[in-house]
Amino acid sequence: MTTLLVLIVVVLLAVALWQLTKIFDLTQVGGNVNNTQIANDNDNKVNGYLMFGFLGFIYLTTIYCLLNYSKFPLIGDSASAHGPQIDNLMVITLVLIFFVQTVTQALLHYFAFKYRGKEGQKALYFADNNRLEFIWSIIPAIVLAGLILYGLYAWTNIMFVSEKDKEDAIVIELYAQQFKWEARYSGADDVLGKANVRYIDGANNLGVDLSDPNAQDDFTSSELHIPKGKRVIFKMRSQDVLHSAYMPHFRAQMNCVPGMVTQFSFIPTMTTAEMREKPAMVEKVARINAIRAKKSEALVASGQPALDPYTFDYLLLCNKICGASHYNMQMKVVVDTPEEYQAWLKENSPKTIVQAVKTAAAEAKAAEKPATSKDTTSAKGTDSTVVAQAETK
Ligand SMILES: [Cu+2]
Repeated sequence: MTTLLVLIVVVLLAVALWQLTKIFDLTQVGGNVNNTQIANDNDNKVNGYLMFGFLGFIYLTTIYCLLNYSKFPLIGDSASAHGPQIDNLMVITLVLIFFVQTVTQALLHYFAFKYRGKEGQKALYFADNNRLEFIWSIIPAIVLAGLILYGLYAWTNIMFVSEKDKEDAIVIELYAQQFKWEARYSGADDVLGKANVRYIDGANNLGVDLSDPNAQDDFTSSELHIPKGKRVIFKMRSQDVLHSAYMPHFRAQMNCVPGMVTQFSFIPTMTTAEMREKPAMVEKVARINAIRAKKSEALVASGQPALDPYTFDYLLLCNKICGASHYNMQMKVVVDTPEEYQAWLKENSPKTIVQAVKTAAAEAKAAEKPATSKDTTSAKGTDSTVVAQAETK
């Protein structure tokens, strides 16, 4: 708010100053003041030097911002097998753009100065210059083609999963809805049961086809657990609008589109515990906690509870503006060691969707019973049919 006010004041001051100079100009009637509207050599020279001034300004601003607001490397350690490929592409693109921008800006401003207007000097007119046009077309074409080809190569490399890799991969569904994520594990059979938005009913909130044999051992989790060193294939679905599953630490992103299943796959290479121990991460967490501690002081002083200290966790975020709470659509991702993952599976896999639907139906029945103990016909509602459907293997 204060920044906005300061900005408004600065703009108003500039306007006032401009008006003042205009009034000053108007009062200078007669005398030997040059009132002509045509720029003379002196005006052009001033503008030419101002060009250099502006060039210096953008270079200095760039250097200042790089030194003060950036932490190199700009992107932290990646935690997936394909991560370095993406990072490489990013760094090459960044360096190339930075180099071209620095050189072209210098040339642009230098030529604006060199060919500034001079009295009696006429611009040379020529219709075309084949050699020049060839050079400025072929160089960008080669560079861009190189970048695009390298990008395509990296993309197919990352997206292509061979049949052999598919066989011993873990299949997990990421289900997106406004505004949360849910993960569905395929259970012991490693095959996700069929699902459709039409089957969504009560405890079956992902719309799993309970009559599908493959769905019998499927279970859901509000925390995504994956083991280090094993390929995970994510199948994405969305219930309502376009979402995008974004896992920045794994350099992974894929749109979640209503009505279709999209896919992304990667191999995690660093457990959550290992990532927490990386020097860059330790430093980052310390920095965040220093800010939190400062904020907490102010909060405690005003009688509010202090902020919790931050600990690092991988996150699955939504990267498509999907509505009001989009900013908060996230799920914790935990990369376990294979042993930890097996222990987690053992604990969570019995909580299947089929079981949850059965329990919910039983609970609903129990709740209805005391009130309508005489009327047994209406108590056997739709819930029992769902259970019957669930039991058909
Ligand atoms: Cu979203």
